[in-house]
Amino acid sequence: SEQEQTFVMVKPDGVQRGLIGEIISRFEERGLKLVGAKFMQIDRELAEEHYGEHEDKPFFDDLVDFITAGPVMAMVWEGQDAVRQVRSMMGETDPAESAPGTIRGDLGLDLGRNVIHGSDHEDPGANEREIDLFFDDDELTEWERVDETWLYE
Ligand code: DAT
Ligand code: MG
Repeated sequence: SEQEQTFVMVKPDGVQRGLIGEIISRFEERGLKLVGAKFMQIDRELAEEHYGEHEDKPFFDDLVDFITAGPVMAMVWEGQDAVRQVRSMMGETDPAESAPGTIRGDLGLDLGRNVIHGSDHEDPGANEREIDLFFDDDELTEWERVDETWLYE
């Protein structure tokens, strides 16, 4: 199956709670490859564009407040079926509904503090749209992991 890239972000709650390393480790150990990373604070304009699909929802203003409230760790991860695999490792949108073993199921309790963002696998093109929104082309680095011949058949 196909190599693809997905946009992932440790949200301000995850950064403040010291979970960046834990979350990066999970993707590294799974075999995904980091090709871009940026520690940054999101301004309201970027937040409103990133979450544009939710602009009519009642929780939109709180969501924008939250995602701009502190620094985030924005990343691009690459691998086989990466968009879907990252979503499956994240768990459900609500940590309370997320299975233990998933990132939200292990590290969160509350819907509005769910630790991580990952591009939606049910929205084709969301990954490329989000990567373009957060990263310039020259901020992504193509490389080969030494274990790739053992990760993939
Ligand atoms: P996901 O982050 O799993 O892709 P989403 O795109 O539906 O979920 O929503 C984006 C974020 O908005 C989500 O991570 C948390 C917040 N959110 C979603 N539904 C909500 C709700 N009903 N009440 C409050 N916040 C919500
Ligand atoms: Mg989403």
